[in-house]
Parts: sequence; C-alpha cells; structure tokens
Amino acid sequence: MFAVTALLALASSALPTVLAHGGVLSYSNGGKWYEGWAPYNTPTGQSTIQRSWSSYNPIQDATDPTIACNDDGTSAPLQLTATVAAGSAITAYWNQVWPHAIGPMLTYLAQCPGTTCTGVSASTLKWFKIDEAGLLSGTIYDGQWGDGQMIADNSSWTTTIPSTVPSGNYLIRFETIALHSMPAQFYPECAQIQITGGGSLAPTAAELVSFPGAYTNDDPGLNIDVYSNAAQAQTTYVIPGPPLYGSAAASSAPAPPHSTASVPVSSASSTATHPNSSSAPLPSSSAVAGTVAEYGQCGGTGFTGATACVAPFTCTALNGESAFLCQDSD
Ligand SMILES: *[C@@H]1O[C@H](CO)[C@@H](O)[C@H](O)[C@H]1NC(C)=O
Ligand SMILES: *[C@@H]1O[C@H](CO)[C@@H](O)[C@H](O)[C@H]1NC(C)=O
Ligand SMILES: [Cu+2]
Repeated sequence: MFAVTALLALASSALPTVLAHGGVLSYSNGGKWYEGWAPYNTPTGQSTIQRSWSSYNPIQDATDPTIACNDDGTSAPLQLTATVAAGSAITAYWNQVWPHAIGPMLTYLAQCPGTTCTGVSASTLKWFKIDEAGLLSGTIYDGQWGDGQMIADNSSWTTTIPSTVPSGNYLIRFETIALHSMPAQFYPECAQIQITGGGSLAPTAAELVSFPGAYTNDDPGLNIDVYSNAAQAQTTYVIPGPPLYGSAAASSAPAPPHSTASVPVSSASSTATHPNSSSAPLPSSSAVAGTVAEYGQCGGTGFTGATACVAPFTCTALNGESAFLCQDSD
C-alpha cells in the first residue's frame, strides 16, 4: 500500500514536468521518415540520425556547455547519417502538442571536418544560421511568434537546406527558445546529415559562431520579460545569434538604418560637412558620440529610439532589415 501511494505521488509530481517540456522526436526529408533518439530509453542499441540527448528539461543558461546539441549531444555507437539534398526541405517534429508559444525558432548547420560527423564534438564546430522566425506580428507580450507557428504547424518546423551550401557532412541544429519565463529556455537537438548536390557559398566569418559562444544571458532577445509594461508596447524583437547565412552576400553594401525625419542628427550634420554626400564616405556611427550600448537596438522598422552606438560599436543590420544592433564591426 505504501509502495503504491509513493509511486502515485512520484508519478503525479514527475508527469507535469515532462509534459511541459520536450524536444525534437523525429525528422522527415524527401519522403523519408527518421525516428529520433529516445532520451528516456536505454542508449544501448539506439540507432538514429539524431545525436543523443537525455532529458526533456530545457537548458536555462545560454552558455551551458551542452547548448550545441543538448545533453550530451554525442554520436552513438550505432549513429546514422541521413543523406539530404541541398535545396530540399527537412522537417523536425517536437512532441505533441508543443506547449510554449512565445519565442523564436532557429535552425543552424555546422560542417564537420573529414568524412563524417560521427565522433565529432558539437562544441568544436562552427555554426551558421539558415532559418529563423522571431516575433511575426503584434507585441512581445501577446503577438504571434515563430514558436506559435511551430505549434500551429503540427508542432513541427520545416526548413530548406540552402542550395548554395557546399556539399558535405553537417550537423543540423533545430532550436526552439521559450520566453514565457525567465531565464529563457533553450531546446536544441541535432541530427547528422550529409548534404549532396550543394553549391559553393561558404558562410562568412561573421555568420559563423560556436555553441556555447553564440548567445549570452544578456542578449536582448534572451534576457527579456515578455510580461513587462515595455513588452506590452514593443513590436520589435531581436532574434539571438549571428546574422542569417547569405545575408552578407545579399547586402554587400549595407545600408544605414532607416533614417527618418525623427532621427536627423547624424545624417544632417554629415550632409552639412560633406557637400557631396553621394561621393562622401558613409557617416560612421561610431564616429558620433553615441549613447546606445553594445547589443542595444539602434534602428529598425518602427524603431524611434537613439540610433548612435557608444564607441567602438557600430549600428549593424540584423535579420535583413528588421532590426539593427550596436555591435563590434569585426
Ligand atoms: C504530425 O506530426 C506527427 C509526428 O509528431 C506525424 O506523425 C504526422 O504525420 C504529422 N501530421 C502531418 C499532417 O504532417
Ligand atoms: C561634387 O558634386 C558635383 C555635382 O554633382 C560634381 O560636379 C563634383 O565633381 C563633385 N565633387 C566631388 C569632389 O566629388
Ligand atoms: Cu516546457
């Protein structure tokens, strides 16, 4: 009798936690279905394209040593690798129904040295972001997010392997970040893929990051209280991590942030001191005595705040033209 009661108590305390979290349980690509790693089964004999992971619990530290591919993210003795054509769609499926609708969706690739990713530590790789979805509409507080779209889409996320990515062996890292509580919750899982028929556009240095390393706990898109008064009015959100793969090539001559009549100070003075503004060098925001701190927002659609960064940071476009942040220019 005691044993039954104790078991019931255990079950009722453990179950809600498990149901409230989770991760990527399977994948599909090119009509093929790939079961993922089963974190609550014995590792012995498991053979999947997914890297091993051990718990439905989120990572809650942006610098956690296992933030690349979740704990522990190693390849298994019977590790598989999926062959995936460049330009094809790959879908990751989370447990049904994913519970967290507030936060961004992100997808990364990292190329492995040599002829396989098996045995390669995820934390030694350089990652680039191929897909992201942050605040899609509305406010931080009650708007539509990438995470909500993932839930609406059968608790799954489909991304396309860019046709420009060089062929080779990669880890693909699907991540959902939940912002409904602080600190932010990270749910990353990785799978091994071999990309075939790829292109020749290597990611730039600025697009490559390490995990841990790509995020800090102070990132404006992570250290965020979605219930604050500010969040209830805020319609912009800065997705964490590096600029998207290909964004440097797409905008090799980066434009300054949308300057409007409400932010005339630097552009007006630079026009005045350079009679030929078209041939004069672009005003460097780091030359102005700015007020916006590193990683502070300094521009973007609908943004009306200060636009000049403190030295030595420059106001840099993120995510296409949706937001600008004060960042190190190298
Ligand atoms: C929804 O996802 C489940 C896996 O979680 C999958 O078995 C099912 O086929 C998916 N449904 C559709 C319509 O894609
Ligand atoms: C300045 O602009 C004028 C008119 O467009 C042009 O004729 C002149 O060559 C320019 N001077 C310089 C230094 O670019
Ligand atoms: Cu959860």
